Amino acid sequence: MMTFDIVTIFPAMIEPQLTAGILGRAAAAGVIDVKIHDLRDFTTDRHRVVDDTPYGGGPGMVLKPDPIFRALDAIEADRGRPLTVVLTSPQGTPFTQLEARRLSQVRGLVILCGRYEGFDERIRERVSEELSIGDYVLTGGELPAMIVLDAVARLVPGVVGDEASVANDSFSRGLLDFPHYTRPVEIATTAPNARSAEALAERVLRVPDVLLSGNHAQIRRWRKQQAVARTLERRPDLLAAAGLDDEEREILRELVAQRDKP
Ligand code: 9D3
Repeated sequence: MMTFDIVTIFPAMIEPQLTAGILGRAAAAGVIDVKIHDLRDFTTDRHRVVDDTPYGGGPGMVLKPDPIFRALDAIEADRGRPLTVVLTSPQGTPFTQLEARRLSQVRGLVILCGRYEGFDERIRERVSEELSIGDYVLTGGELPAMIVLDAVARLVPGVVGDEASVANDSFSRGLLDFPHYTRPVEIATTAPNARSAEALAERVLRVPDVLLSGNHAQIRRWRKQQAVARTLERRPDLLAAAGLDDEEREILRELVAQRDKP
């Protein structure tokens, strides 16, 4: 069983994530064990102070090192084993599916949620990974911690019921997903961004015929074609690292040739 310990000054932000959905079920079933720790519980002063002004001056506050060290000591004692400590911060390396897969191989993960201007630099002595979830500015590390928890936990065997869907997901394969349809075969709607009377007319949207054909070889081929086309269109950066099979490489060649035609 994999353990997760999340250290935060806002436990209430994280708690709901663990009572519902796939992770909630996995925690209830004992496949993962997630504990949330309030950093203030590891302070020793009357006012439970977790932050302080930066040496050298400047704006904002810095998370004090001593409550963090006490939290890490207590968590390691509680779990009775060495733990991999991850820090969320805007200075971290980008969190990717590869990183999620690597982290899902460890037995226990501690995630420290950043706040204010950041942590006292000395806590990095106890940290093995510093992760950012992307190039945008958030108010703290709680949402990133939940994202890391979600992406890592779903790779733990038994968390996601359907193992095939985990093995098959787009970033594992390196391609975006193909389009999905369900009933009804036809549905009417108005055009998007309707400006003219003509655009306001109802449009009937149909499920592609190939999906209704019952021809499974053709359906497989169409889905591959759609996945490669979408990836080329939206995320060409993924194609270089994608593990394409012969058929997918052939589809890509055709799409690029088509696109580059005058
Ligand atoms: C003024 C300098 N800012 C650093 C770029 C200060 C700062 C902004 C935002 C310090 C902390 C934060 C809070 N963000 C996180 O803790 C954080 C984060 C993010 O903002 N974006 C993407 N990934 C992450 S992981 C943690």
